[in-house]
Amino acid sequence: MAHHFTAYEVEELLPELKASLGLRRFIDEEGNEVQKVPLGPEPLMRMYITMVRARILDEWLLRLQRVGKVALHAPNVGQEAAAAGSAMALREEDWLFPSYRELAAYIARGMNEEEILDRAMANIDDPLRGSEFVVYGHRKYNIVPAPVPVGSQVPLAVGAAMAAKILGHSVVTMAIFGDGATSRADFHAGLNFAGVFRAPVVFVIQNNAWAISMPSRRQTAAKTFALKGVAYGVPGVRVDGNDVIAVYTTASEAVERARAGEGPTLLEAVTYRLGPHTTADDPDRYRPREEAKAMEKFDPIRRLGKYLKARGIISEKEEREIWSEWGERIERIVKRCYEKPPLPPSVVLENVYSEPTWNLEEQMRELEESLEVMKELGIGVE
Ligand SMILES: Cc1ncc(C[n+]2csc(CCOP(=O)(O)OP(=O)(O)O)c2C)c(N)n1
Ligand SMILES: [Mg+2]
Repeated sequence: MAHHFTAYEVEELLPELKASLGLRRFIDEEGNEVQKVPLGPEPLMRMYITMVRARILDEWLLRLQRVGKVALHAPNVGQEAAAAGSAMALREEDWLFPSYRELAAYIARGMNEEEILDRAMANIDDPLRGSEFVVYGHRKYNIVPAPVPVGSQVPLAVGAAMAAKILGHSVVTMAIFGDGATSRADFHAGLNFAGVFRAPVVFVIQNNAWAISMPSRRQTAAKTFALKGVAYGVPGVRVDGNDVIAVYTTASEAVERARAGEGPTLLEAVTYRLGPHTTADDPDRYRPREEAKAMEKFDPIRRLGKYLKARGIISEKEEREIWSEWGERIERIVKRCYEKPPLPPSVVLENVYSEPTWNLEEQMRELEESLEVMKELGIGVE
């Protein structure tokens, strides 16, 4: 009751308000250092290569969708810094609760191209055994498959963080989601709960300016998304999401705070979705082409590349070699995954219960019988 009639001084909140309204960055669009970069060559190269791998894989996933090998793809292009920079701040034992657009984050967690492609093509080695398309996750890397209802990973990440805290495990969870997800009740319930219970969780909003056809200026009347954290007692920090150094540095501070028992942080990474929402979307119907074209100059990979060259960490030649070597390597993996057989149709009845029930067994027999009949009739089921 002590605080019930207390009036507060605005000065107390000023640092938090400033962080939530500002735009933290270390390098500008041209790769010029605008604030002393606190990182050596090793993490910088790791970030660069992670983003290059995501970009190359993204292009392949688009092509594979066009030839019908992948059902749906949500491109990460332009947002690699936000995804890679935040996920790289986690330790192996931490847990990532991503969305459907975070190729660079899955790679940063250790999931490799083959595992990602097996998943995308739902082939025999698919780690998620044919579950919902565009959903990525892997037990081995503590990546929880993204739920399709937008924003529902937010309270899940909070719950997992609370469980870790209660069990005394030194584990941090991170939820990555879009600007659109902040309009869901899940976001507000998750933030409020995390704030009250000081859950060891980091929230990352990828503000990519769009939620399918809804521009973020219509998503909220608040000045920034990071500001929303302040109201929940969760520090909000707004960063240039196309500056991977800013994302990684801020996310690392947030992860450390969480691990030290100081509670959650809300990070808003201001970025831009250069591609369509998914391969099922046509952005020409709602946003001028010139807008996306003009945003290309903010490309996070080009930006870090320029900085690395200016600092003498790589040469122009080495930069080209990184792209061509990864390009060739990934092409070989694509070819290998392309040839793998699909999952058997029976996977639809797997993973419903840990032990199959009598009715599932019955359905399995019926499925096998109908597949047999279809085969006799020459109706193609691979
Ligand atoms: C609860 C719910 N409503 C609507 C949808 C359909 N939907 C899928 S993605 C999306 C937009 C999400 O935008 P944002 O959160 O900004 O993420 P982005 O796609 O920009 O990365 C919508 C409306 C859904 N999957 N779940
Ligand atoms: Mg969005």
